[in-house]
Amino acid sequence: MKHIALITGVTGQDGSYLSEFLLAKGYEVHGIIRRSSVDYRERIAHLEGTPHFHLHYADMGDSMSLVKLVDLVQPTEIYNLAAQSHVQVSFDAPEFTADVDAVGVLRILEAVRTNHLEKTCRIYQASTSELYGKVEEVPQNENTPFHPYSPYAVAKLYGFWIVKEYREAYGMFCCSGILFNHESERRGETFVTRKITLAAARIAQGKQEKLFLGNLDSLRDWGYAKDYVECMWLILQNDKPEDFVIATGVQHSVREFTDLAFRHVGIELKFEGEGIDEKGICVSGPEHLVGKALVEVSKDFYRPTDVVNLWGDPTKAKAKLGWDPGKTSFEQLVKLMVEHDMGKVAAEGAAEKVRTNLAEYLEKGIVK
Ligand code: NAP
Ligand code: G4F
Repeated sequence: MKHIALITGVTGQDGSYLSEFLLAKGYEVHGIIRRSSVDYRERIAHLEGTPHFHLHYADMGDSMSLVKLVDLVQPTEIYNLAAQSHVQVSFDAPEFTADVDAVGVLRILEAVRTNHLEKTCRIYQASTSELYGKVEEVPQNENTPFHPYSPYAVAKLYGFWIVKEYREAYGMFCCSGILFNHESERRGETFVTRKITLAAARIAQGKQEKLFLGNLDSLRDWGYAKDYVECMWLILQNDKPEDFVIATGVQHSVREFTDLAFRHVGIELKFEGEGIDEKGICVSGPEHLVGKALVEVSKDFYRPTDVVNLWGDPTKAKAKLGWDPGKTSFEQLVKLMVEHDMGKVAAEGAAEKVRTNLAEYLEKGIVK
């Protein structure tokens, strides 16, 4: 049988890794893109134009576009990754978040039913550890009660339940992966890990003075996105449709992530003070930085309600899917992100230098 995957959210962190993974497995991969004023799709630019990789305009808010696309593509698997995925932004745009992250899931399920593909098309829903929110137990597994604690999590809770409902009501093979935080060198730059690794690289290279963060005590179970997309696929290859927690089983604080990222660029920090007054002072590293507060806390990055104790139990995924949660350790993850961002910042510097030199040469008439 020909394997045809439709990925919503193909331009995102996970969509880009999943595309590479499925193409390597011989799938025909179709992805949904939105019209944007900037047309460069950084994470999948290297895939565009390659055989078996196709992009189509559609939108999670536009039922007709989804129905028509499912008809055109006739997918055997759908990976519904599209979302307004930033928790803090969901407090500013709650209605848009609900439309895409909640009703969008229903639109995908209905597009499959409308095209009579419910017996042949398997559907993966990108669910989230944010469902546990104001956590009722640690660590969290598939039986832990949900307590969503942001507009994003409430919308994703609808997505989780509507998938379960369609599975039971119509016998569809649709499942949710309850994924804990997963990061990478392709992570969006306003999520806390990437914000930290980019800032550490910029501070080390003299391009930024300070890093402002919110709650440093917040605890997360951080894994590597490349390892997690394999699990999305495994969930759809299982013999029956089930929901799975995907996590590493190891927990760290935002402060620990920061400390380790700065160590990788040769800066040792000592955290002093509490709450909003806490600061990360440079105690060893480049001479001009020693004694300076490089990390400070800003209320701007506090959330009206914050999820502070996420810690997943991947026992079921390990046992039933044979997935290895320890493939990439926390230490390896921080290292690979920092190394990537040191290179990125250095390259930005080089490009800037070329632009400055060019401007100067043009002004002096050295080049025309
Ligand atoms: P991401 O990088 O923010 O990517 C989100 C994707 O959704 C982008 O491709 C975006 O397209 C697309 N999108 C947003 N609104 C859309 C709309 N109205 N119509 C069509 N596409 C739309 O997110 P990610 O980190 O890859 O996460 C993938 C999924 O897993 C999301 O559903 C997220 O909520 C969920 N999740 C993520 C994590 C994590 O730690 N990363 C953990 C649990 C669950 P544009 O590029 O056009 O904006
Ligand atoms: O990196 P974050 O923004 O990720 P968050 O809120 O956990 O959400 C991510 O993971 C979820 C899975 O649990 C996904 F469903 C979701 O789509 C997204 O991918 O924040 C992590 C923690 C929070 O407690 C936040 O309050 O870090 C804390 N934090 C502290 N300072 C900060 C900052 N978060 C951000 N974004 N920026 C800060 O300056």
